Amino acid sequence: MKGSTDGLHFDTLAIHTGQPAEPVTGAVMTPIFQVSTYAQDQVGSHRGYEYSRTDNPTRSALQACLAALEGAKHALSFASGLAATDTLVRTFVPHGGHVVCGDDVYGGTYRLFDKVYRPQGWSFDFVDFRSTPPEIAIRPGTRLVWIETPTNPLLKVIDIARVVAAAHAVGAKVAVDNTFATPVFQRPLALGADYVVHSTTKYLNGHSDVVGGVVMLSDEDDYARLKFHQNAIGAVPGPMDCFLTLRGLKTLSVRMARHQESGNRLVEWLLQHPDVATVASPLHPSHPDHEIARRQMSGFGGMISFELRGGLDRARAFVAATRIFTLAESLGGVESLIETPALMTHASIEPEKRRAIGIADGLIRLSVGLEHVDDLRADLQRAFDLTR
Ligand code: P1T
Repeated sequence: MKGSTDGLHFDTLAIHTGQPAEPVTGAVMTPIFQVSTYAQDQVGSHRGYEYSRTDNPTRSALQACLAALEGAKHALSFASGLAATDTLVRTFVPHGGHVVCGDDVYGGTYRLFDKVYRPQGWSFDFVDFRSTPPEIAIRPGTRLVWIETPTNPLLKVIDIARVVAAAHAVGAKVAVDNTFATPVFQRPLALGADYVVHSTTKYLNGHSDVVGGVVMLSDEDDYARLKFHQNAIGAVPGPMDCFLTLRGLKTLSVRMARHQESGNRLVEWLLQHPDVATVASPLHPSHPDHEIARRQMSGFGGMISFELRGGLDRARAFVAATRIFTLAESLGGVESLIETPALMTHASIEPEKRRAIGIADGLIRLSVGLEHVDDLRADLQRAFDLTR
C-alpha cells in the first residue's frame, strides 16, 4: 500500500506495516535480502545498512510490523524466543540482580533462569501468584518481574495490571511473554508492562517452519540499550526466517479466530468426557482465573491442557495414539500438535517441583490447529478408546 498506516485496523496493519512496494521493481512482497554486508559510498557513508547483524531490510520490515501489532513503538527480532529472553535479561538485569518469575513458565525459560543464570549469580523467586500476591512477592531490590500469561502448560492467567503496579512501586520492570495469547487477544503494553516477548516460532509465524523471537517495547532509552545488545550479542534471525514470519503474520487474526473456535468446541467436549479428570481453559467459567481472563483478554486461542485419568503410562500411550494430532513439542501452527509436558516440554523441571506446580504426570497439552474440528474430536476419541 501507499503512504502511512496510522489509524488502520489490526488486520490491515498485519498485511501492510513496514512493507511498502519495493522501490526498484515494485515487488509487492518485501524481498528476502539474503545478504550479509552492503556497499558503502565512502568510509562510514552508507544507505542505512552496513552489516546484517546490525540491520537487514527484511528484518526491519518484520520488526516494524510486529511493533505495530503489539502497539509498541519498537520491536527487535531474535533467532529464537529464548535468544530474545536472554538478550532482554542480560540487558536489563545487572549481574546478581533479583528476578521474580511466575512458577509456571515454558520449561526452557525455567532452565535458562535456574540452570544458567542462577549459578552465575542472579537470584530468582518462582512464584505462584494465585497464592502469593505480587505485592508480597515483589520486593525492594527486585529488578525484573517475568510472567507468562496464559502460562505454559497450565494456562493460569496472571493479572498483568496488578503485577505492573506492584513492580513499578519498587522500581522493577515487567516483561510479559505473550506467546500463547498473541496481540490478537491480549495487549500487555496497554496494561502497563514494559516489555513484551514472544516466541515467534508459535502463533505469530504460525506454520511450524521458523524458530524466532521478538521483544517489543516503547521506552526510547530501553530500546537504545536493547538494540545495542541485539547487535553486540548478535543472536539475530536470518532474512529467510524474517520473510516467512512476515508472511505468517498476514493471516494472524484469521488463524487465531479459528484456533479459538475449534479450541472452545473441544474444551466443551473434554469437560464432560469420562476419561478426563480436569480441563484448563481460562475462558470457561469453571477456571479459577476466569474473571481476570475476561478482564484482560478478548479471546483465548487454541491451547488446551487436560489431565487424563490413568497417569503417566496412559498419557504416554495416548499421545502416541492420535493420527491427526502430531506428537511433537511446540505449538501455534496450522497443524494440531499433542504432547505430554512432564516427559517433553517441561522435563527439565525436577519431578517434585513439577508436581508441586501442578503439572500432573497425566497432563496432556493440545495445540489445536486449523483442521476440521470434527476430525480432531474423532482423533482424540480414538486415542481414548485405544488406551482404555
Ligand atoms: O523455542 P523458542 O522460540 O526459543 O521459544 C521459547 C518459548 C518462549 N516462551 C514460550 C511461552 C514458549 O512456549 C516457548 C517455546 N515453547 C515450546 C517449544 C513448547 O512446546 O512449549
